[in-house]
Amino acid sequence: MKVLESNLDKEYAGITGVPKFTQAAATLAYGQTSSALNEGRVAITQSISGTGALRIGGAFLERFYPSAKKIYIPTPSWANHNAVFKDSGLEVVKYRYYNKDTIGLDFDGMIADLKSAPEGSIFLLHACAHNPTGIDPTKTQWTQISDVMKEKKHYPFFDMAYQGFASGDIDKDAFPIRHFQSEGHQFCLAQSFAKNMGLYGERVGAFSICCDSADEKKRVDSQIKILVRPLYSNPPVHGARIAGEILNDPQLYSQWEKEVKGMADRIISMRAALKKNLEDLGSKHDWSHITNQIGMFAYTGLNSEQMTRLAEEFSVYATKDGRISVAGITSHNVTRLAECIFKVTG
Ligand code: IK2
Repeated sequence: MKVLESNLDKEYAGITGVPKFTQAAATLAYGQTSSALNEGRVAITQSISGTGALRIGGAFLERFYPSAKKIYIPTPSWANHNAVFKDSGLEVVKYRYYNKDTIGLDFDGMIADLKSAPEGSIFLLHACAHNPTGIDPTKTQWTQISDVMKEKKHYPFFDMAYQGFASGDIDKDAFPIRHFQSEGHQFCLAQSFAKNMGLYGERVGAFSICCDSADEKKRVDSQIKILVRPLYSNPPVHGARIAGEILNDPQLYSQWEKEVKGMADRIISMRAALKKNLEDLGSKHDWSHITNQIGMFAYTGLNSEQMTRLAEEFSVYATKDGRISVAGITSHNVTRLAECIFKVTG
C-alpha cells in the first residue's frame, strides 16, 4: 500500500537495483554491527531473486576466480545449483553432506572433503534450512567448517534462500554469514526474499561479495555492473520497493519479523505433529529426524518406491528423493499424511 501510495514511476532502476533495498538486504544478512559493512567492504547488487544471485556469482567467479574454475556443492543440493553453475561455465564437483544411515549430517565426510580439496577451492554452503535435506550444521560445526576453510584458503559461496525460515529468528539463521565474516573470510552471498517475504514471483534477491578492502569493493562493484548489463540490463523495481519499504520501516519490519517467526513456528509444530501421529499409529521407525531437521522441507528417509506408492495409492505428491514440503502440512491433513506414510513404511 505504501509503495502504491508513493505513486512512483516505472523508470529503470540502476544496473545494481534499488539502493534502499540492497542496503537493507546487506544489513539483514551481515548484521547491524557488521565490520565489513561499516568498513565499506561489501559490494552488493540486486538480483533476479536467489537464482539470479547464484547466476551472477557463478559468472563472476568464472571470470575472476584465480585458480581452477570448479565449485563444490553438497550431496544432495537444490537441484538447480548444478545447472546454474554449469551454465556459468564452472565445473561442478560434489562434497559429502547427507548421511543416509543417520538421516543426518555427514559431518566427518564433509570435513574430510573440505580437507582433501585443492587449496583455494570454492565451496557452496547453504546458510540455513538446507534444501532438500533440512539438515544444518550446528553452531559448533559451523565454527569447525570455518576453521578448516580458513586453513585451506577455500572460498565460501553462501546461498541463503531461507533467512528466518529455519529457526524463526532472522539473526540466528544468519549465524554462518556473520561468523565467517568475523573470522575474516572473504566470501560471496546469494540472498532470496521469495520465501521469507512471500515475494516469489516478484523475483527479489541480492548478490554480494564481502571484499578485503573498500578499494577492492569499488573494483568489484564496477565488474559486477559490467557482468549484469549484458545479462539483463537492470532488475525489476516493484518487489524490491516492497522489500525495501518493509526492511526500512521499523513498524513494518517488526510486523514482518513476527510473521516470519509465525511461519517458522508453524512449520516446527507440523514437524512435531507428523512425528507424534506416526508414533501414535505404532510406527516402529525412528522419526526423530523429522523434528531434528529444520526449514520448509523434510527429508523423510522414504525411498523412491515408497514415494511412488504415496503418490499412486494415496495421492500424496512429493519428490522421489523422499523430500516433503512441511509448509504444505496443516492440522487438517497431518493425520491422513501420517497414516499414508505409516502404510507405505510398515
Ligand atoms: N537456493 C535454494 C537452496 C533454494 O531452495 C531456492 C529456491 N527453491 O525453491 C524451491 C525448490 O525448487 O525446491 C533458491 C536458491 C532460489 O530461489 P528463488 O530464485 O526463487 O529466489
